[in-house]
Amino acid sequence: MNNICGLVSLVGRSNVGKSTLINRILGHKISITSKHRLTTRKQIIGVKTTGNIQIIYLDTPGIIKKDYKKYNQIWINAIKNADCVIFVIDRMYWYFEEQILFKHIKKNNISIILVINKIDWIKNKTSLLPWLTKLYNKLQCAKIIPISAKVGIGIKELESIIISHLPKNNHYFPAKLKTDQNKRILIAELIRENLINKLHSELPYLVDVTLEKIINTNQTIDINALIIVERNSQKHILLGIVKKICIESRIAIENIFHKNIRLKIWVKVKKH
Ligand SMILES: Nc1nc2c(ncn2[C@@H]2O[C@H](COP(=O)(O)OP(=O)(O)OP(=O)(O)O)[C@@H](O)[C@H]2O)c(=O)[nH]1
Ligand SMILES: [Mg+2]
Repeated sequence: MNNICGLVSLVGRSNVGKSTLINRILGHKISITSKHRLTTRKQIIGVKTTGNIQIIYLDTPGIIKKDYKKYNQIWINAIKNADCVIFVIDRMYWYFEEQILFKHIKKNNISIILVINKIDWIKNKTSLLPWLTKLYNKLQCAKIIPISAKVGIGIKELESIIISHLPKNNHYFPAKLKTDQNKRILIAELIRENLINKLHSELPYLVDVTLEKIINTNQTIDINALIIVERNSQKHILLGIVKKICIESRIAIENIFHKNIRLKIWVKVKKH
């Protein structure tokens, strides 16, 4: 058998750039990104098939101290089931969350590729050398690679390393499939991305977006969306920016689906 197929889980602290990396590797957006923590809320599958190689990537919610209990089952399972784990860190930051993750991956005895992301923000690249040595000594993982998911540095090298860690296997998904996310979820996520990128404070964690209606014709997608917040005071904040969110989300959705988008958004307070 010449086919290669494997499951690669991306794990890391919230905000280190896991979703930006998965989008970069796949060459299109399947997972939303933002400057706020806990942007990704559930596991997302991205599939890349090139000839006889199929790689199934799992994007996971970031591990953060505060909500550790709430979100940990997703990355714990993602590690357990993986052929190879991409452990993403942000430059030279190593906190409690990294320590927990590292211990966990080691315990499961799975190959780790440690990715040092956001190196575009490091002016003096030689300052990375002592950090690389320290990590090699401390972690002794399969490979450590500095990259920039946003700018696109080190991605090809990373992909070759990933492939070298995958088993010979039949392909699991049809070659055409790119993600497990259906249109409805992706559209709601694109609106949520636009929304959280405009918000400050804790509010991003408290908003949800659902689609009330989606009618898809040859040229147009008609969408009615609902932003759901916890309290009336939050509704007032959102009403001030909903028009802008609507315009910008429409453009983002058009860029992905290449159709005319008619989008209406309402804001509602969640019924408790
Ligand atoms: N400068 C720079 N910024 C980056 C890079 N990669 C990601 N970012 C930014 O870092 C922020 C977080 O990126 P995400 O991809 O949402 O991070 P995440 O790890 O998926 O976060 P969670 O979903 O909350 O776990 C965004 O503002 C990205 O634009 C990079 O290589 N360089
Ligand atoms: Mg994410």
